[in-house]
Amino acid sequence: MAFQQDGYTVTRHVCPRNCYDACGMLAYTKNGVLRKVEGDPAHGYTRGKLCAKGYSYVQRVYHPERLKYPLYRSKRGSGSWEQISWEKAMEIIATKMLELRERYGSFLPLGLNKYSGNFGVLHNAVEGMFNSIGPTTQATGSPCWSAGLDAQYYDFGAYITSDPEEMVKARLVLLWGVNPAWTAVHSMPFVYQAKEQGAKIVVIDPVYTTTAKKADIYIQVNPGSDGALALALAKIILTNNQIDSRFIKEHTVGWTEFSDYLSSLDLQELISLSGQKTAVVEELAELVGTVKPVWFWLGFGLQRHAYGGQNMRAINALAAMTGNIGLPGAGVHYAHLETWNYSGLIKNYRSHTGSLVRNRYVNINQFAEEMAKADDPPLKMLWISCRNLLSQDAHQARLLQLFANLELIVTVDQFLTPTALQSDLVLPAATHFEELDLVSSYWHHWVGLNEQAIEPYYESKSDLHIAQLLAKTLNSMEPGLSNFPSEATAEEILDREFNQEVYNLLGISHWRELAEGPKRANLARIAWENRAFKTPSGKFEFFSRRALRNGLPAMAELRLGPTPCAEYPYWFLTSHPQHGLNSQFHNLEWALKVNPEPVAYLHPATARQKGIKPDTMIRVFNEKGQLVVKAEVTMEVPPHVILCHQGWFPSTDFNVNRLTGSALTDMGEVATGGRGMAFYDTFVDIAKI
Ligand SMILES: Nc1nc2c(c(=O)[nH]1)N[C@H]1C(S)=C(S)[C@@H](COP(=O)(O)OP(=O)(O)OC[C@H]3O[C@@H](n4cnc5c(=O)[nH]c(N)nc54)[C@H](O)[C@@H]3O)O[C@H]1N2
Ligand SMILES: Nc1nc2c(c(=O)[nH]1)N[C@H]1C(S)=C(S)[C@@H](COP(=O)(O)OP(=O)(O)OC[C@H]3O[C@@H](n4cnc5c(=O)[nH]c(N)nc54)[C@H](O)[C@@H]3O)O[C@H]1N2
Ligand code: SF4
Ligand SMILES: [Mo]
Repeated sequence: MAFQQDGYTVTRHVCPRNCYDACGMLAYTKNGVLRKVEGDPAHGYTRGKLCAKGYSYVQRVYHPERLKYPLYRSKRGSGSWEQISWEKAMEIIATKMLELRERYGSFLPLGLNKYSGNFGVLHNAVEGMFNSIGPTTQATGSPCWSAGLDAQYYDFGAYITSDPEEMVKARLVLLWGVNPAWTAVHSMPFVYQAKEQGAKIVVIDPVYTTTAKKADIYIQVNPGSDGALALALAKIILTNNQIDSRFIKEHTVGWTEFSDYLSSLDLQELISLSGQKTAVVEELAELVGTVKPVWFWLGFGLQRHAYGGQNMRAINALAAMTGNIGLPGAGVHYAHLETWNYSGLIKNYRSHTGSLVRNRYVNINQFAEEMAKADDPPLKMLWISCRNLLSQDAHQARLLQLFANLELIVTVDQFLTPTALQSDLVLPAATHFEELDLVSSYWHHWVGLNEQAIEPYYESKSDLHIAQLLAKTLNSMEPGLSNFPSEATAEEILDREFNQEVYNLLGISHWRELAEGPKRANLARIAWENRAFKTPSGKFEFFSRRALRNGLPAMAELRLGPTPCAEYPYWFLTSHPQHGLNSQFHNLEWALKVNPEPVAYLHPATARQKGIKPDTMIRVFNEKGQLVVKAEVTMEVPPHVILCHQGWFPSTDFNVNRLTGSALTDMGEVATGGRGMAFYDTFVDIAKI
């Protein structure tokens, strides 16, 4: 419940961004105005602290460019927006939907593209509204984490992580393809504590990141070659007989096949593929083979490659053969979904006819090309929510082509993003200070409530209220068309999302208790402590028949993805920025102060070779397009890598995804319904201007 402190009304919130940390926060309001935001000390993992983005939320809520009203333009690209009423907006939308159904016989020409702008549970109202009217076209899959989830599914049978605090018990911490000093800041205290207690910290990343600077050992691996590195380590550990025979015997299947495979590999070839010196790999193997417990944290960056899933399986195998699973301070940690088991009623997967909604699902990573091909029926209208796809998705040129063929594009957002700018109708969304919601994390085990602190900004509305308004409008035109609970309050919908299982997990009897503070779920602190793996064999599977059945290698065999070619000789890495979160926050005053414009990082040797001077503008280009961006010359990237952190800078036309989009990852269909995006297998050339 809101409480009073020093003349402020204080409410509890959880940052609903797609971020490892899902921080608990307190909002301080006076006279209905949000004055400041602080970390919530009652949150046991984020412990009263936020990242710089979190502290800047007041700037976001009252940003001069924040959308206030529904905006419409009768001619797309005309540049002139007209403020219209919500009634008018809903009438345009509902009329178009009914007209399309009339023309094509179903709502399949209506598409939904939604992802991770806000991960709050009540935001599933958007899917719920769509599903309430019968089959539509919906983006499925994820641009984010698909390959890694499937890798964990094949080997362990599920995605489960230890409580991240358990990391402090490790003697060796491998931060592999993850940059928590930027992307999961609240884990860093646990990394430091582990170090203080004697653990060695190893960072494996092609880029000498802020996290790498905190490590004892930094391995500058070639992009996409982690499978080779892990197999090299595994082979040395096998040769040195440093395996955990007991764990292998009791808790795994397929070791004979896998160890035979390891024996057949050429160690020097693996080492050279990973770009390392033999002595370095031997030193790391000695650590992994002799020190216990080892905590492996596999990041999302690791799996944004053509064989990202396969590479992760090789690291899983390394952890299993050394017995580093199910022990305090050990384990392979990627992400979990164990605190997301709400009833899902809001998603309304059953339509009013009582059957499952037979939506046309399209992989979000191939949305443009799949929809360009679709003609039975074609896609004619698109609803975009919690997404900035004209910044964040691969294949930008094809997306723009698709947009040109659509009759109505509706974007619900807080700002006139590149996506909103290419839409016909833009609806203003409330922030998480203006709505009730509930937010889980995919990393720590805490769940928290988001209370409403202030009234929605001008005419903005929550995604739930927008869904309800659309349902009402449709029903006024055709009674009974939508069964979405258009009159229910957010509280009533939360009541329905909870069930006894979730209450037991959180140890509460009503969700309102979360207003007293976030709760840690009653989950095992140590992943797989009971060794009851969820695979068909009940063991860790070095050899997975499921993978084989799905057309994948049964084991963590080496697979080599694409590498730079003569025409495009550099890897183009577009990992996650420090002061923005995907396309969000970059436009705020504080972020612009430290990060006023996008830059491309390149190695001094590369700059010399190309005649590029520091701080001058360069072209980064490939067959898909080009970027004009300032060069920053630094030893932090290797000579064969150009690094531009992804993001959206409103005053520039910077967009890394103009250059991405060549390949999907190997895995992702089981967990998310579609394979992931190999964003980091993009190759470019550069030139001075
Ligand atoms: N090149 C390259 N591209 C990438 C990546 C990469 O590493 N490199 N990373 C990928 C990854 S991991 C991800 S997760 C995706 C993320 O891509 P998106 O899911 O598109 O994520 P965001 O940019 O965080 O948010 C999208 C929009 O949601 C809006 N929003 C915020 N809150 C709300 C709300 O309550 N309601 C509504 N309707 N809108 C809201 C924000 O203002 C923002 O414009 O990007 C992917 N794209
Ligand atoms: N500040 C901030 N925090 C964020 C986000 C953000 O945009 N900004 N985004 C959120 C989201 S949606 C996500 S998905 C996560 C992402 O956060 P992370 O899991 O940290 O993932 P990335 O930033 O994609 O990449 C992490 C590291 O992987 C490295 N890398 C790239 N290719 C390879 C490779 O082949 N092998 C190895 N070993 N390393 C490689 C990159 O250089 C990068 O340093 O962060 C979340 N938190
Ligand atoms: S962006 Fe991440 S670290 Fe920052 S406040 Fe939100 S959840 Fe916390
Ligand atoms: Mo992501």
